[in-house]
Amino acid sequence: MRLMQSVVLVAAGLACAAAALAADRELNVYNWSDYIGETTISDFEAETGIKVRYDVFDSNDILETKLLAGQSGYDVVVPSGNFLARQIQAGAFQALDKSKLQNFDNLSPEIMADVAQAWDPDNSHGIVYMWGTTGIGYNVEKIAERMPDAPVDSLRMLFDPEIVSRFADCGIHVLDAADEVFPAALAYIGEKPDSKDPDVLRKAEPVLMAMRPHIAKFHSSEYINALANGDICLAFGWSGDVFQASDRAVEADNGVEVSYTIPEEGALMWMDMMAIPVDAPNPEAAHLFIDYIMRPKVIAEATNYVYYANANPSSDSMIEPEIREDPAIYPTPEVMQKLYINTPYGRSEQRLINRIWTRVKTGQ
Ligand code: N2P
Repeated sequence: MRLMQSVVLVAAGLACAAAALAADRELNVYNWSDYIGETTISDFEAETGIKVRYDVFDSNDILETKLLAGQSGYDVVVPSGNFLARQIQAGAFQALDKSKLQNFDNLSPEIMADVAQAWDPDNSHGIVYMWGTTGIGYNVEKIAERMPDAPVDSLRMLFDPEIVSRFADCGIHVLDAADEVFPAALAYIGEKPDSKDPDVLRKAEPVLMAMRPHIAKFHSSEYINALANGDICLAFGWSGDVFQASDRAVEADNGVEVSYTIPEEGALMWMDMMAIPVDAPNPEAAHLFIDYIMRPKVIAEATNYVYYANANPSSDSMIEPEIREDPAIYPTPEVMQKLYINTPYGRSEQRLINRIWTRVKTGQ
C-alpha cells in the first residue's frame, strides 16, 4: 500500500515538473497587427526553443481592458506610451529586470530620456519597440481626380467639410482611437493637441461631427488592405500602415498608388512600448524576448518589413536607405518641429472623451 502511494506521488510530481517545464518554454505575446518582422517570431523560437503564442490587437483600448481585468495570460504587451503611463499607475506591469536586458543600452539615450519624462519615469517599465506618426494616407489618383489641388498635407482633408465631402464617394476610414483623433481635431482649430481642459476638449466635438457624415468606417486596421485595393481613397491612419498599403498595391501590381503625409498643422508622434504584465506567467522568457528584440539585426529586419522607425541607432546601417532616409518615417529635425506627443487623460476627462467619441461614431 505504501509503495503504491509513493509511486502515485512520484508520478504526480513528475507530471507537475513536466508541466512547469513546458510553461517555461512558452511565451505569450500580444502585439499590434501588421507590426513585426516576417521571421522575428520563428527565428526566436528556433534559437531558444521557446514556443511563442502570438496574438494581435489594433487598439490601445482593447489591450487596456484586458490588462486591467488581470490574468490576461500575456508575458509581453505593447501599449503606446500614453497608455503605458496610466497602466503603470494602475500597477499593471512589473519592473523590468535590467540585468537581464544586456541590449538595453542599444536604445537611443535621447529617446529613452523623452520616454522617461513623458510616460515612464526612470524607464523602469518599458522599452521602445517602434514609433511613428498619425497622418494622412491617400490614393493619389482618386484624390487628384476629385480635387486636383487637394491639400493632401493638411488636416483640412478631414476636418474641412467642403473638402472631405468631395472624397466621401471613394471611401474614407478614420482610426478608432479617440486619444489620437481628438488631438488632431484640436490641432486643426489651433488648440493645444494634448489639452486636458474639458472646455477645450468639448471644442473637438463640432469638428468631428462635421467630418462624421463623410466617413465610411472608424476602424484601426482594415484601412491597410482597403487603401491597397483601392476600396477607399483616404485614411487617417498610422505612417507605417500606409506605407505597407502602398507596398501591397505595388506587389499586387493593381495600378493603385498610395501616399502618406504628415499634416502641416502637426501630427502625433507615438511610441509603442514593450512591457511585462505584473501577472505574466513567464517573465523569464519575456525578458529573453525583449532583449532579443533590442538586437540591432532583429529590430532592423522588423523596421524594414513594417516601415516603422525604431529607437535603436545601432540598427541604422541595416535599415533600407529608402526607409532610413524617408523623412515621413525618420523625421528630420525640421519635420520633428511639427510633431507632438500625448499624455494620459484623467478619469473624468476620459469619460468626457468616451461620451463624445461614441456620439461621433454613431453620428448622434
Ligand atoms: C501597426 C500599428 C502601429 C501602432 N499596425 C500604432 N500605435
